[in-house]
Amino acid sequence: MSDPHSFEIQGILSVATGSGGLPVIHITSSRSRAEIYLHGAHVTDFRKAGEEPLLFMSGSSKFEVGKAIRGGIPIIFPWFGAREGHPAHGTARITPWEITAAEVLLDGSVQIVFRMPDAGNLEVTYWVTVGESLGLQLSVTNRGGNAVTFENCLHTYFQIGDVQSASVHGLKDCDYFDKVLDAGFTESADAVRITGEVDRVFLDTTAALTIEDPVLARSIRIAKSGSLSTIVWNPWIAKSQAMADFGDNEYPHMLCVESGNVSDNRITLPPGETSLMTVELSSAPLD
Ligand code: TA6
Repeated sequence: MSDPHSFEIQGILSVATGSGGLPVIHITSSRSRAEIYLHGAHVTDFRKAGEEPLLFMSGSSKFEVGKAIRGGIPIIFPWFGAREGHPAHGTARITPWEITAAEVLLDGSVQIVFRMPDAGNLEVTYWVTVGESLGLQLSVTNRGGNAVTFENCLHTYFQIGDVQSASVHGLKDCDYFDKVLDAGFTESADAVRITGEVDRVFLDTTAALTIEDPVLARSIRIAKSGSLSTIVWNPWIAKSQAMADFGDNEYPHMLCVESGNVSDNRITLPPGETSLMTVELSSAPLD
C-alpha cells in the first residue's frame, strides 16, 4: 500500500490525521473544497467557495475502524441493506481504501483515485473529482472466471435548510418500494416531499433529480449514469432517536438521495466485464 502522503499536491491536496485518528485528505480546488477519509473512501465534506456545505454530516457520527461514518457519501457495496451475520450495506464503507492517483485537471478541478483492497476477483476503483461540481465514478471489473452479482449505491446525505420545505423533482411516475409501508407504489406527485419518515427505493429510473431547498435558497442537481435505482430517505423522529450516531434533532437538516443499482436492479457482471456508475452533484441559487 503506497504512502498517502506521496500523493500530496502543494496547496491543493494534503493528508492529515482526522477525526478518530483516521487519515483524511483535504482538497482545495479553484472553486471548492472537499474532505475525504481513506476509511471507506468516504467523502465527508464538499462545498463551493462561499456556500453552505452540500453534504450533511452528523455531529454524532463515529469515526472508528469497523463503523460507518454517518453523513457525506458512504459507498454501499457489494450489497445494499441488511445481511444476516454481515455489516449492513456491505463492507466498502468500513474498509480503508488506497489512493492510486491524484492530479489537477485542465479546468482546475482536482481528481483523486482510490481502489478498494481485498475485493476478491473484483477490481473496485473510485474517482472523486472536486471542482465546480462534485464528480463521482465507481467502477467494478470482474477479473475472475465466473459471473458476480452485487449491489452498489452512493448513499449521499445532503445538507438541507428544512426538510419539510424541500422537494425532490424527477421521480414522477416511477415505481418504488416503500420500506416504511412495506409495499410497492408508483410516484404520482410532481415532487417528493418529506412530512414523516421516508424510505423509498425507486427502481428502473435513470432520471436526473433536483432537490429544491427554499430555506438555503438553492437547488441541488443529481445527475447519474450507470444507475437504475434511486433511494430517498429521511429517518424522521423515531428512527433518529434510535440511531446512536445521529442527533435527535438533525433530521430536519438532511435528506438522503442515493444513486445505485439495488434490489431488482442488482448487477450480474460476467467475467472480464466492467460496471461503471457515475454521479455528478451540483448546486445553483434557487431562483
Ligand atoms: O438507504 C436508506 C437505508 O437503507 C435506510 O433503510 C436506513 O437503514 C439507511 O439506509 C441507513 O442505513 P445505515 O446502515 O447507514 O444505518
